[in-house]
Amino acid sequence: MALHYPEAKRLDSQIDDYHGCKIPDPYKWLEDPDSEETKAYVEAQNKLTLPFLEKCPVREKFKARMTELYDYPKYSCHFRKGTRYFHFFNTGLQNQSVMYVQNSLDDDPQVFLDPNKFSDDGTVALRGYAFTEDGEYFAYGLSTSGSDWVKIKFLKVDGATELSDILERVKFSCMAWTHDAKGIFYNCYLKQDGKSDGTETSVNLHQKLYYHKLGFLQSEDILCAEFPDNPKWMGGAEVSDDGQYVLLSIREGCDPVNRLWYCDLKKLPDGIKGILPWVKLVDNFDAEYEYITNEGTIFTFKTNLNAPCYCLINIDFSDPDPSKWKTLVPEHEKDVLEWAGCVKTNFLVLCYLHDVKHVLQLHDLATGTHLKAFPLDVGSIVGYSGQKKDSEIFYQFTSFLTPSIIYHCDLTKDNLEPRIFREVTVKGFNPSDYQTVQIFYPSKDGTLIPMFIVHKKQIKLDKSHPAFLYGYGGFNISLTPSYSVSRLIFVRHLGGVLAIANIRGGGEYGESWHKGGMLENKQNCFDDFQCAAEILIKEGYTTSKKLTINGGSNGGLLVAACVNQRPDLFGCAVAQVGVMDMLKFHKFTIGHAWTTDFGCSEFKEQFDYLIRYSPLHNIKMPEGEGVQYPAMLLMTADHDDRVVPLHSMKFIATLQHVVGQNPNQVNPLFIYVDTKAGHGAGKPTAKVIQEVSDMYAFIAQTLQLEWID
Ligand code: X97
Repeated sequence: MALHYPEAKRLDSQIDDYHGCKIPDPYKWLEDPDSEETKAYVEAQNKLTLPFLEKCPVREKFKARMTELYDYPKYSCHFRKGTRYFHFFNTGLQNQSVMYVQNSLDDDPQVFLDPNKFSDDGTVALRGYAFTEDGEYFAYGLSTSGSDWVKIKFLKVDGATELSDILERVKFSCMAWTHDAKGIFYNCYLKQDGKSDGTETSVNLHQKLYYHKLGFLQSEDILCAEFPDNPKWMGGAEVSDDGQYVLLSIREGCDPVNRLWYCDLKKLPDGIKGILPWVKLVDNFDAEYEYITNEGTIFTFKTNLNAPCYCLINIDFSDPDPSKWKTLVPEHEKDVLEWAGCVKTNFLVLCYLHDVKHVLQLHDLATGTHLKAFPLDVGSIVGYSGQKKDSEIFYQFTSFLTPSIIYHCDLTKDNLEPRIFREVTVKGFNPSDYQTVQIFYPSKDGTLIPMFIVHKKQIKLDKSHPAFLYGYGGFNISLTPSYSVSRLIFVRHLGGVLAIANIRGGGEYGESWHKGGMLENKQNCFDDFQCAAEILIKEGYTTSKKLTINGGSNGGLLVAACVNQRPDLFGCAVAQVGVMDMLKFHKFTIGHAWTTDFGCSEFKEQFDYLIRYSPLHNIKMPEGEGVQYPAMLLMTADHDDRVVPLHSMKFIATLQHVVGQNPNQVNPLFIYVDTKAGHGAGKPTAKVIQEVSDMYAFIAQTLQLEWID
């Protein structure tokens, strides 16, 4: 029996013409988040979804267990700034982590900044910060309700006393102090009509670079770079380790490419007074250049120029011709150089991704020579600290079954032995009952795709287990092993198998892996993910009916596209903050930056492949007997200004109309729109716990899973 879904007006006259192709957009009215009709529709959907979730017996059990197991101490790496050490710490269930200060590692840490004080419900979060070189001033960004909009505020570090400076309209911003501590480079947008609280959908163009002088009004800030002829360009500034140069990295989307302009501050006799006299070292978008350090005019960059797995090069700014650029650390044939840092003046710490596992090495800055590998289990490095002027490093390790180990290595010691600085265990959960395996399965075109599988030891591969398959597949982003309490509860208390597929579009094997899943190759992502599902079924881990797929953002697109293409392959699908309208995404907020991965419907060839997989435009009731859409839950939030909620709203309206009214469709098709929440960054712990409880309650209910005590 079909459910009764909220009525949604269809405007059949709303038709767009793409290169002669007429595409209806009957729910275009949902693009206005402020209309009374849209607000009523959101409310009606939530009023259907919430009672369903509330009736799931697993919801409260999950929430109680999550609250219990998530309540473990969470540390960041300590890092040195000026004469002090700082780190973040969360006792367990605090909505936001607290920043602590101490004079030496042996001293008692004191609270430096407690974001929990910014709001009662934890919805104001720290988003970015920067210390002056001497460590005496601190700039920090605040984001409200999960929005990308940031307000920058300032503290004098001694006594953590607040200054009156405040910077607004900041988004996707750098924060780079000049070493004289007189001011900071940051990015902001022009004032726009209407609201700017993250619930608006207006497009973000013409970002500018400013220099804010401490103690002055924002209106007196100095415009340092703008690109009136290139509205999509975003120029982030960085100050070199020696304080002499400002490096401007210009991007026009999410591809790993940038122009590299710089300014020698010594050549500004009057200081920063206006648009800087930029030297255009690289003035094309052929490759990415990430500043590592410099010795005088010899600059070290991490680049993918002729090196899809990245390498380190030296460029002499006094002899910048590309034919003179020298390779410092050559590209590895397979492993991806993810990041590099300079420490203790003449060392480099390099982090590689080797078959989706991190490897950490020490090299010599002068020659690039490999000196040592830091021992590491199978897993990920998720935190690092150590600056050129420091003589120690901290790094944080995690994996599917290890919450966190922070190592400290004193580089003044001869043996260079790292010691465990902090190790966290989760009470009530025994990692040795579980195992992680990595398999490499063939996709549709034969490409081998890595996948991690986590489950209880010695399970029978008898198709009896529910499985949870997660993917992302885009934007050069790699999914490396990490600890997730909610997923482990699924494994422990719902008898589940957890699978993470490292599908194409990500950065797992460098830029070629990314390119294999973008633009006209986007279908590879969906094929890889569907093949992951099929291998889990074929190997006996699960069955289609017990299989849930999940992803967020670009991964929400992945989930929705795969459900459209293979509704029979999955029992349940949860698509979070997904991109669903592939013809219009570029019109809202920062969507235009994604054309690097997606292409744009305004170009005929690109429209041709977008229309073939766009989730909104490929919903149809399956024809086979007994075939229906899996149970679906879309999740989004009112302040998501990264992927605006209208994507999920238009998708659910279409889905309920086309599929939901069919008597064969008995699986529910729901959406939940959270309030005072955004794309995900900075989400308070209370909301994180509620969100995963809702998601797994939906999964357990629709797949009829029993809670195992
Ligand atoms: C973004 O949409 C980030 C938007 C802002 N942004 C750029 N370029 C980035 C940046 O437009 O932060 C950048 C981000 C990732 C990779 C390369 C560049 C930038 C600009 C200036 C200086 C430094 C960086 N992102 C995507 C997203 O949220 C993926 C990750 C970041 N999506 C939502 C993609 C589809 C759904």
